[in-house]
Amino acid sequence: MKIADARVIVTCPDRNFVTLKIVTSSGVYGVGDATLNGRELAVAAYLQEHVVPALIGRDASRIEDTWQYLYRGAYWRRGPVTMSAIAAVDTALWDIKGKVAGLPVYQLLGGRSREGVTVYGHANADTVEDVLTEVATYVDLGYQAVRVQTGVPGLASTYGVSKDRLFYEPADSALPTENTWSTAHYLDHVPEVFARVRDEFGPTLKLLHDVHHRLTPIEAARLGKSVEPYNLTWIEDPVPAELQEGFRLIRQHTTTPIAVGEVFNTIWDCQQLITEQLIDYIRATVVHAGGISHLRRIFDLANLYHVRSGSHGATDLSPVCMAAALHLDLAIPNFGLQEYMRHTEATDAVFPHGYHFADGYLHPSEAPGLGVDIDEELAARYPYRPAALPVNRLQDGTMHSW
Ligand code: KDG
Ligand code: MG
Repeated sequence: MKIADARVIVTCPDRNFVTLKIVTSSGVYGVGDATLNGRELAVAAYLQEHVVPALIGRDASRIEDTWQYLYRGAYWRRGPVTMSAIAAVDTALWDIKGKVAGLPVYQLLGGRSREGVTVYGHANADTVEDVLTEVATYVDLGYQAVRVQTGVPGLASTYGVSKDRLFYEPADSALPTENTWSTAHYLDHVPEVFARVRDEFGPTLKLLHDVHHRLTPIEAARLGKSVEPYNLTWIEDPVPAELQEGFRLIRQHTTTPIAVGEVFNTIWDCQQLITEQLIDYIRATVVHAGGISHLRRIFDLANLYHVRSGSHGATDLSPVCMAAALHLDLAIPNFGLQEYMRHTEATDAVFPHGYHFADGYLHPSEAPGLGVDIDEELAARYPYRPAALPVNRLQDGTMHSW
């Protein structure tokens, strides 16, 4: 069964998505997500110009060999653009393999290790009062885990806090918008938020918080200590993670668990974090970390060191990525949590899928393959719109981590 055609589909049903559709000589096809928020066309061009020509005529059943061919064959290894492109190919080939076998992909990965995939939603609001209402919405929907973000008094706007509910879009303008940041205001405010949420919702609801890489290790250590009484499931991205050993300092000071990895693209980005047990959850995901094959490798390494998965699942990862993530989440032994920001109706219509939410869990489709598709005709009605992620400046005008 040879690869006969590979199409790169760029569409914007409320936000941009890049999808690779691989069609085989027997007519079976598979889909893979290649969306890189704010840099979508770079991946689309990488696929179109460099990957698609190399795929035509290859044996579609050779997933691992194709992965190695694309990774080694580029000479220029790693990086989000390369790894998202490879991820799309890998995901599409797993979809094809499942369809050919007549099995959902999780069966090919060893079968189910659990009944459902526990997900967390995003409660965000400008004020503490309003965020309590948002958390209640998720609790009413059956969620067992909620990420809580609020505006920070004294700052005009805060990344990750939007007017949209159940989904939000941080890439809000063709060129990056600029927010203002103050670590002092932030560190003063966050403990009060979690004191109120715990007080209102009791001890069992899993609570999470995303720091979006804005602190230094010692500041993150202080944050972790200050929220210890509220028993968070994790603080996420406390510091930028290029300096993996920086997490050691956080670790030495707090028992609040740490999650990191949504911007990682290979196992090398988290090797030290995992092997030195500097983190508790690894948040790499299918689309940005080389597909199902490579992410499986990361999770297997993590399993040796008591690190659980906590995959990124924001709205800029398409339903194709979500479907693939759910198959992997269901099969691995060290699953922790899966992020689930719901997509808009327009996105769901372009990507018909069989996964569904019930009682705090997502369940992958039982259809052969990934159980997700792309409606190419509908996709063509939503042309690409440039959209970039924002940046932050300190109050004195210094450019800061986003
Ligand atoms: O594209 C960036 C978003 O996916 C990211 O900001 C969302 O931090 C995020 C999260 O944890 O979902
Ligand atoms: Mg995050």
